[in-house]
Amino acid sequence: MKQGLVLDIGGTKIAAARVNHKGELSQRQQIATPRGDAERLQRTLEQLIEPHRQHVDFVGVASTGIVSNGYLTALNPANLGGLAHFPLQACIEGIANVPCVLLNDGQAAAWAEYQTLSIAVNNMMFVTVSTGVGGGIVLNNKLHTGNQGLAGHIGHTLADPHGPMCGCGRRGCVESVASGTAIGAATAAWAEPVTAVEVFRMAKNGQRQAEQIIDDSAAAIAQMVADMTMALDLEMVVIGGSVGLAEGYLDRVRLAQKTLPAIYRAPLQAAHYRQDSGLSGAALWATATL
Ligand code: ADP
Ligand code: BMX
Ligand code: ZN
Repeated sequence: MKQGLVLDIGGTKIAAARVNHKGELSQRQQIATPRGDAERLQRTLEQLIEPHRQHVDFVGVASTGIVSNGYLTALNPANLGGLAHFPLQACIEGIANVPCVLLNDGQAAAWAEYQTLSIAVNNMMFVTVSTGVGGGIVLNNKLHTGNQGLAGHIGHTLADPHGPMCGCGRRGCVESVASGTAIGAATAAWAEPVTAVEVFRMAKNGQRQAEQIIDDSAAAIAQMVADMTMALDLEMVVIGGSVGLAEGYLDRVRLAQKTLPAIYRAPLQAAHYRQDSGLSGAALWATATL
């Protein structure tokens, strides 16, 4: 394998980078994810891929959504402005004219982060707190993708049976309480509703209501990590995504863990690759698959 192009398609942004045979990323770019329209998504992908077309042998993709049989199927279509189903592999192969390998974004990030752990770990989980809440699980040193590509969709485990309705159709999912979208939505009744970025800025300035919204998110993540730790005997949990990596967030999750008995508190650390876990995982997965 020579040069590759890797993409990380999230609900808010699409990142692209070139990857060389050593797995090093370069020429990183980022663009807003178009909302709700398959044609606009295709045009955005064309825009990102076109400059690299003549120079790469493969495209590796980490994408939000259930990734199966070459399709992206949204579990929570609201995260993509209502877009529910998209022929991602055929679209990209049509543009790039080279083989394309797809993986869910949380799964890709888990696989990349797993390789960087400094201690010997067999079972780990990656969690992205971003537009949604996603994840990936490594069990016995292997990425667990599941036969339907569903494995690791920990954002759709239950946080609160009386919580907000989740875009997947179930009430009270972790994603409906903890995601960046949920953090913004929790301000809907304010005189001037704000985004998650602003909620974090306000919390930093000691605004109590903003801190409470972030603490509710962090508590839901701590409880979900506890449940997954009991289910899978997790030895490490890595946190990423723009909310997960935001200043102070990990400390709030650790504080929420302290309310639980010690056995439920898996060690937590921030993503080594920061915003590039998905891109790095897409590169690793594509080179191992092709
Ligand atoms: P994607 O879901 O496309 O991978 P991100 O990881 O950037 O993208 O997550 C987007 C979510 O994170 C949005 O809800 C946005 O408001 C929130 N967000 C972005 N930057 C920050 C930040 N610096 N602090 C807190 N929240 C952020
Ligand atoms: C949602 C779901 C997951 C994804 C997770 C994080 C959709 C479109 N996505 O739970 O597949 O892994 O969000 O995705 O249903 P992100 O967009 O926040 O990066
Ligand atoms: Zn859900």
